[in-house]
Amino acid sequence: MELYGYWRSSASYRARIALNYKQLDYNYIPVHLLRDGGQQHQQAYRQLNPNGLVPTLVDGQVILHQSLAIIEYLEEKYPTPSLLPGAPRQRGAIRAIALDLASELQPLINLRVQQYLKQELQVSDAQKQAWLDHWFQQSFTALEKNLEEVSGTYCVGDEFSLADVCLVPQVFSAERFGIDLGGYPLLQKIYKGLLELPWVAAAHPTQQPDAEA
Ligand SMILES: N[C@@H](CCC(=O)N[C@@H](CS)C(=O)NCC(=O)O)C(=O)O
Repeated sequence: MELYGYWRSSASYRARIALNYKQLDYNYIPVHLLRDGGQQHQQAYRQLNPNGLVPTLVDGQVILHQSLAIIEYLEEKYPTPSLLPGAPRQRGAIRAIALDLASELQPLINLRVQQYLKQELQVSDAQKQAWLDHWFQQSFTALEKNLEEVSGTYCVGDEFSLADVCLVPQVFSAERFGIDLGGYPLLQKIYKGLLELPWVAAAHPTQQPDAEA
């Protein structure tokens, strides 16, 4: 399998954690989102992923974009260990957190959105930071409340799941963008624990071959 990704892309980070958790071998192919005007926009890559976003997974004849679709594909092909453990109620809670982070929050802070704000709408750096603060705080405030209800050692109960796969990269992004995490003690506690897991640690952006200082 080949995973096209970028070291500090949150969606690529999700796919790496899932691949590692399931102990699947893969070749990591870096796509530099800032170099050459963004390698994700180049023709060769767009043939794999017409959206011009990372990650893309290639598994033989199968070419997949969207990290959650990639992870569900892996889950169906390699069900053990499961990223959707437990009863329907638990799996529902897992999917809800995954979607809150991957489908509601991340698109608002994506590179192309930040570039549009800056280059087309000419917002100042302070306004761009206010945008990031606003969406992170809104999402994490709701998430902290949700975690009070459903978390245990991990986001949902005491089993590692897709919710954790989505949490780690989003908190990493928040730290990178200087978001104040002081109001989210539970989120921080779960995040710190997750970083210690070997399959999460190996997926960390700084551990990737395309990592930059
Ligand atoms: N929903 C997509 C999001 C993919 C995505 O937004 N990827 C970002 C990096 S995290 C990207 O490639 N951005 C490039 C750009 O904005 O030009 C997924 O989960 O795969």
